[in-house]
Amino acid sequence: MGEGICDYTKFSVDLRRHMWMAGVETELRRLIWQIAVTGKYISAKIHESNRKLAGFQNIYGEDQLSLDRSADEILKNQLQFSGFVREYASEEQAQVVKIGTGKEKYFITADPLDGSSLVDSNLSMGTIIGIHHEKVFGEGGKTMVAALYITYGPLITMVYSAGKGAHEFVLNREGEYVLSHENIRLKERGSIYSLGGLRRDWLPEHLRYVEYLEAEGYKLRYSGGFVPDINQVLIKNGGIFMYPALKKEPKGKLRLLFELQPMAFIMEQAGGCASNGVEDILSLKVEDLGQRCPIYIGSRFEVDKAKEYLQGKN
Ligand code: AFP
Repeated sequence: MGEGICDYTKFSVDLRRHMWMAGVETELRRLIWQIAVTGKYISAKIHESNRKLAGFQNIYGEDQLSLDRSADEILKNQLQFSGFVREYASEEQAQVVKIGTGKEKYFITADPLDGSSLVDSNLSMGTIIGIHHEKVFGEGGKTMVAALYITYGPLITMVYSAGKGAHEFVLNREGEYVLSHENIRLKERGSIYSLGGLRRDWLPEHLRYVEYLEAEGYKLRYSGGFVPDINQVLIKNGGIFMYPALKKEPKGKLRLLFELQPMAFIMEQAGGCASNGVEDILSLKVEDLGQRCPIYIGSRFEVDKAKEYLQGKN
């Protein structure tokens, strides 16, 4: 188990015990636990999904699968009465929703079910959560105090960080999240790459970087689900995930607030890094809910090498 917070060989450690031992403050511990529990309800929805389009469109004009809406409702309702959340922002909501009295400590960002278009091919999907203490807009990701993601795959796993390392838990048959990877650490350099967008739409400098990785023998691992693709880089302890700027979409596809900031927080806690090709993701100011951003995230060697190519230094 490596240098853990304490010797877990004597007993299995569930999520609440781990956070308590890691010194996570009480309200944040309870909030992370409540969100992790919500993953069970979302998973149940996935299993009963009838793949019917909800007939709604989200604010980006994308058809919302009924699953997206269900996952969003489950999360929002669960957090509404938590006593810890004053505001909730989600990819499925047109604006920030006030769900508390205004005095609660935390602002939650959510991508309730990322990769929902993969449900019909039975591929893994995920929930991405960012937990902010103070205000979010006009600030970089430094306002985040914790982040977590839940992967709905052959197993349901949850990775969280509250600023004291990144740790993975597996949901067991008893419905308990049990520690599986403590203090996940990325190697300086990995051996897999995961990349989005069409080759014909890539910018020349991005294409040159991909050709470098291919010449170096990196293995392509891409499912089309941001959460499982990022999770693979994390759990395999190295590599890089990229969704670049495209010729017609200079900001790429993925959303800074809901997808990139939480994953950047976790990846940095695991010794990795995340950049838009020039600046750190967590240093970028969030101006609006829909803000998109190119992403290069994973081991330091690969991200730094990407920046060299993108800045014409190679
Ligand atoms: P959906 O939520 O519509 O399935 O999109 C998933 C996603 O936002 C993200 O999870 C993937 O990394 C990315 O899109 C895949 O995009 P491409 O289909 O363009 O590769």
